[in-house]
Amino acid sequence: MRFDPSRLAELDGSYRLLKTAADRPPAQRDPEVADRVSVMLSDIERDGMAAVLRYARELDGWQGGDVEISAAELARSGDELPRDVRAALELGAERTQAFALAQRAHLVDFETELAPGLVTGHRYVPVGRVGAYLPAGRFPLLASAFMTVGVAKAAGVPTVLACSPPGPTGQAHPAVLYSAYLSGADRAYALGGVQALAAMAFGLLGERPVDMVVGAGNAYVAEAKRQLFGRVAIDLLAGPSEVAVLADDTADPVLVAADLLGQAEHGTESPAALVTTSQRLGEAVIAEIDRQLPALSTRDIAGPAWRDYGSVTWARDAATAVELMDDLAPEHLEVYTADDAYYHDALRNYGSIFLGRWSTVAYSDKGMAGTNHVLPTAGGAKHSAGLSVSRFLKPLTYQRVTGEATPLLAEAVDVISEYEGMAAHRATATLRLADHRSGQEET
Ligand code: HSO
Ligand code: ZN
Repeated sequence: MRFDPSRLAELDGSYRLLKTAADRPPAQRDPEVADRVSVMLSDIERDGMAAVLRYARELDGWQGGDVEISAAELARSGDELPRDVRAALELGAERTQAFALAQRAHLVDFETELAPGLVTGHRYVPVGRVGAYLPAGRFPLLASAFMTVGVAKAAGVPTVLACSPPGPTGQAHPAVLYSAYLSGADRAYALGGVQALAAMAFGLLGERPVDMVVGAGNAYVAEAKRQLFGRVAIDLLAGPSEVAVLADDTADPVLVAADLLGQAEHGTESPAALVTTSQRLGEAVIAEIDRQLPALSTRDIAGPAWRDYGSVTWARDAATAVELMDDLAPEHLEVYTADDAYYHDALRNYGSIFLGRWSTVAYSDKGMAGTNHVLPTAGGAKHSAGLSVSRFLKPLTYQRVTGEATPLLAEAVDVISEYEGMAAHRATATLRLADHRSGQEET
């Protein structure tokens, strides 16, 4: 997510960068990562669990023992957690599930008679088996299970596996496991990275391969998903987390600065952008970030991220601000203006939008807003929406044709198939036409 003024040449004069992001190319696909992942996937496909465990030992320091976490162990995973953490996680799991179920209720089966005797429709059918990857890197991001496991269960997916890497003790993170438990995971494994995704996709965990893998991870995990795509479905390929704020003169620079730093904290490559119609606000936010940064315990991450990938752009008017923001297509977009409804209506490209001073990204990040935090990054919001209950549901179409409707379909299929030279296709239509004409109705 980076402004490229040359791409926006037509806007010349209508905006000005008050703080520029370093002129680095966006993270490229690294051929070394691609090669390494390709070797790992081939090894695991050939040698099965032996290769999975070899990689677990090599990369995650796995010491032996069962990688599967028993149902009893999973249920007990929250026992040692502070009571308030447990309660907060329970609230997040429940609210994320409630939003997913509400969305599910709006995905309706339908049927329509397109022509007399031609009945068509679709039915939503959940994917059969889903594998969720729950990373536990620098920050464990406890809400990830709500967004993947919990939403898949809300869609009605019968079997959801969860994998999370073992920590130094050989155990997966207890709070990550508790979130997976609350989200309804059917089975859980202390297995990380590429080997976890491959094991789920190749059917080495549980009885059969999963049909879809979801969940964020590092560059290796993203590359593994890219290479497994086709064999399994994936949610999306996530890059560094992003935030953008669209604010006018009415915004509070303290809150805008805090919200920009709130995602810059994810990693030193996390972009944070402000687009504002107020130069005064833009300058106040820049000053405010410099004031807030030193006090943050994560300043060594958020500081370099802001320095290298932070930007502040002044836009002449609301329409220009919208155009700039749609070009940026950020993962998270906060709108903080005197007329949020105008922007909500006009904006087209973002993962999720946060409207008004009381809405902030972290509410969704942690599962409290109910919405999904698995969202497209790096401009992906131009073509895709984030993960939701609909991604786990297949709208399967059907058609039912009566004898009486047969001429309506068969005559044209006869003509087209003959023109294409597809004799067997043609016969499927002409045989029915003949039956219909000879009076063999509805048999
Ligand atoms: N912003 C991340 C999700 C997250 N952040 C969870 C903190 N906790 C990707 O959307
Ligand atoms: Zn976040």
